[in-house]
Amino acid sequence: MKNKFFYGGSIASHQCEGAYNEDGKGLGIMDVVTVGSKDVPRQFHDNIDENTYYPSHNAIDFYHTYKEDIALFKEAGFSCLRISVDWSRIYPNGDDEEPNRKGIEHYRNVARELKKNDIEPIITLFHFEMPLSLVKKYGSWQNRKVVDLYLRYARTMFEEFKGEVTYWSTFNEMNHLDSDVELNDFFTYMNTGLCYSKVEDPARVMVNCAYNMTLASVKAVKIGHEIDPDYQIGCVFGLTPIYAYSANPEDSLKAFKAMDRDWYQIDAMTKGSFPEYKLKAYCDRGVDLVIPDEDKQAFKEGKIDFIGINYYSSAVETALNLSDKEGSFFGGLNNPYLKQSDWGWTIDPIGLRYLLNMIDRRYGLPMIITENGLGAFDHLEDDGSVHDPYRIEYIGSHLKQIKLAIKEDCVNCFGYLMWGPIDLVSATTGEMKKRYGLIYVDRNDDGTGSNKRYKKDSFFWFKATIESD
Ligand code: BGP
Repeated sequence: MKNKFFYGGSIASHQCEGAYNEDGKGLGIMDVVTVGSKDVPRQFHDNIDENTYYPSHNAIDFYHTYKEDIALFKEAGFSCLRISVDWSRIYPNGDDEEPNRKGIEHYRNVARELKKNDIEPIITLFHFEMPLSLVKKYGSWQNRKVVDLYLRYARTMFEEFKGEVTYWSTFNEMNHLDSDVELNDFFTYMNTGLCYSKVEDPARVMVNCAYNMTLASVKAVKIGHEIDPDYQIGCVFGLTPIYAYSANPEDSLKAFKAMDRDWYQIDAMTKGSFPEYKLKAYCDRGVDLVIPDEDKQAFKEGKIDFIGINYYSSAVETALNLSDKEGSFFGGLNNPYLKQSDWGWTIDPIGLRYLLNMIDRRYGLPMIITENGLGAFDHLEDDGSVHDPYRIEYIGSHLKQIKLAIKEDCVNCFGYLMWGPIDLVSATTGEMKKRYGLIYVDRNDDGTGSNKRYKKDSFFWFKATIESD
């Protein structure tokens, strides 16, 4: 991993593929989620309501357009693309006896198309795409049976793609799941298909889910390494560095402790044991989690090879009660020194350098930026151009900080993958108009539009930037 630096992007199946009921796919938890907006939360349904539009059903139709889209990524100079496999395409109900061959063949075709274009695939096994029936039948991750079913799915993928794919991520952003109510229903739902506000004894359920997912990750890493020792298997985390609001030491301590939520799973996946400080925190919330010997062994044996970092924002924390201050989307408070995106996400390029340093000094493992980008309103001009200087500024300023972290601070970062290189459905709002792409997709929030692709100004800028390294 040392000599390569990957440039490219990340996408997730439920946000781009569409084709929600084709080739044997089962219903996934994101197939029953409505469109929302910055102010209106997405709704989670139990089943498909005929009169409702669900963005994942069509998305941008990447399932059918992947060849043309990959050609555009190639043209933009990409050397890497992170995709996710939708579990419900491989095991439509999650507990089927045999995998769905058509699902496997689809992803094989995508991986081969990427290779043909000299683009290295990174495959995420779980990016909020859980078969809905696992939630209904087993109660999702709180049930250990679901861990076994995930491992069977992971094994299928590792065996099928041996020799074709090198880089894997076991999960995307499971760290947003916690026993604290501060983490809204949305991240709980995306990770589990459960609603925090609707389950009985939510703290206990969330602890069990988060623990079982962490366990599933370490067990999957072991299985993958046994199948192919050359596999590089990591996990992707959504990380938000938290600064102290003031020079008051109490604020520094509060800010430091607020990061435990982001570190504990990385600790569990790199240090060979589930951290004591998290068990204590669970205890304080009334959940006594006892780790069996068999699990202890699993944590020793399933250490990840690299850390994937999704970085969008930083936040601040204070020990004082500042209830008049604005809360940040990912927890903590918004930083008064920093600007925000149109969706209220704080923009902090230096925070990325800070984060890379923290992770490097704490873990010393290879890292890759697996997501970073700006969700913004774009305007398609009559001549098919899209002028997006704000996106160029955002990505450019973050790339500069990564370069400083590598050259000046000697961190081991082996790639930069921007989020949503092609416009796709927003995970948190379900909108199309929250656009991240270098490539514009003519698709609206209600599913109308030609679905045609257009290159934005940022597309040409990104290509030139990669060429000049
Ligand atoms: C991350 C998710 C992605 C992606 C991104 C941007 O948390 O891993 O799936 O969606 O956030 O979020 P949004 O699409 O809501 O703007």
